[in-house]
Amino acid sequence: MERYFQEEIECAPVEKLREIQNEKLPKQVRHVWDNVPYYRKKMEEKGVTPDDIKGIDDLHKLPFLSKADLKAAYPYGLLGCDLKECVRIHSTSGTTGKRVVAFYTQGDIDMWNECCARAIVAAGGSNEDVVQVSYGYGLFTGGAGLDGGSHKVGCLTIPQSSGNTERQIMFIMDLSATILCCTPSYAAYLAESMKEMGLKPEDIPLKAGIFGAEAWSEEMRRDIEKTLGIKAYDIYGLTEISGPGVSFECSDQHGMHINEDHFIAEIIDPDTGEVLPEGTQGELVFTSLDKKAFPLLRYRTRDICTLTREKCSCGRTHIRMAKPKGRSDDMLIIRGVNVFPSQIETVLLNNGYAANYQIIVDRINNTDTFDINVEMTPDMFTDNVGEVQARKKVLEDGLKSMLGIKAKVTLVAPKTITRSEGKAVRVVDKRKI
Ligand code: DLL
Repeated sequence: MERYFQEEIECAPVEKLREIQNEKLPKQVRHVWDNVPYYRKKMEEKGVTPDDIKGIDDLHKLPFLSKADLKAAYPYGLLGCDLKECVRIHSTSGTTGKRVVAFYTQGDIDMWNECCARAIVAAGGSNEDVVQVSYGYGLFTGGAGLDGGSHKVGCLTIPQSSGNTERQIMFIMDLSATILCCTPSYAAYLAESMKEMGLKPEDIPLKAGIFGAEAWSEEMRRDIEKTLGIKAYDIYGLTEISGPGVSFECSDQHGMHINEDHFIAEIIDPDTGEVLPEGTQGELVFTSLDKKAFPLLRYRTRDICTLTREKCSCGRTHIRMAKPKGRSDDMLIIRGVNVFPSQIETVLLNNGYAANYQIIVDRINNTDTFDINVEMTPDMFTDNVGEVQARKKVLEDGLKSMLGIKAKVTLVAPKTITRSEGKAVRVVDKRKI
């Protein structure tokens, strides 16, 4: 039977959810107008005042915020309350320039932890569970978010953080951990390591995994589920909006329910900013309704996905988002064709490979080169050149039909591609250098 952390709100009728949003949005806009001069100026430039925002039908009148705004306002420019009310910061893993720094009041943290608690209960968690949190602790939101959620549910929490694979496995086995929380790429690595140690799915006490923070395919889900003998649930979130738990999967596993009592989701056309109808693919935009310290309105995530309000078998009424295909800025444009790493992963997993690969793109004589190093599994590994050539051809053909362009595949020996303990780094784009 489906269980909920806060049934009344998670299964509230859609009209009730609208009512909540209609009540919260004008208040939140007023809070931002009064406390965040940076956003107030953007509203003034657009000729909008808090009086124009009477409910969610007026949301489209508000200006967007983007990563560029976060950079321009760094570090305190989007703070929505006195620093003395803030109790913590978290930060993104930003690869270039300044990181995003997000602030939290104690109330903001409580709300966020509740969102993660909903995710844990949706994955079958209760106070009888032992939850191993193997997301990184520290500035990254993964560790703190799931840890907080696990405490709210009353689970026994193992704050492992990432890394030290041997110790991870030892604790899972010795303490009979039942729920594992980490990135899907790290889950795949743990699964691979446990298999190598001779552990069979039935020897492993885990029953569920809560995996997110990066794009992963259905094929990868099935692989991890099979090796660990668990049900693997997706979880989504971003530092700017709180962290993990902005949305989460239920037993139905068809999209992630967005915690709509706290966040409003929209899908827009990334080029024009136009709001798109339900079911259309576009860029996900979030408005946070309750956060006081870092109250972002209409924040453009750059994540590409679709939304659906179709009835869900789990009983939850909150709108669902499809697995993001990856960030719009993860998308590679190779020889003019859009390529998402997740498409490549699908082809690899469908052909019996694990998701251990690296994409290398370069530009030579004005033409893009597109190379993919793919690790063979131990069972495939052979030095029979003919066999390797045949395998390579099958993959290249599969990729060509998925992507529409040709990639050069190099099959490499097992364990030669560096494993990730957090978010995997799959792409080396030399063209930018
Ligand atoms: O990754 C928060 C998180 C931690 C989510 C643990 C889930 C679990 P950031 O480091 O700010 O926050 O990165 C946010 O990661 O905009 C997406 O592009 C990507 N992302 C997060 N979850 C998923 C997911 C955390 N389930 C960015 N599927 C987001 C695909 C995801 N992409």
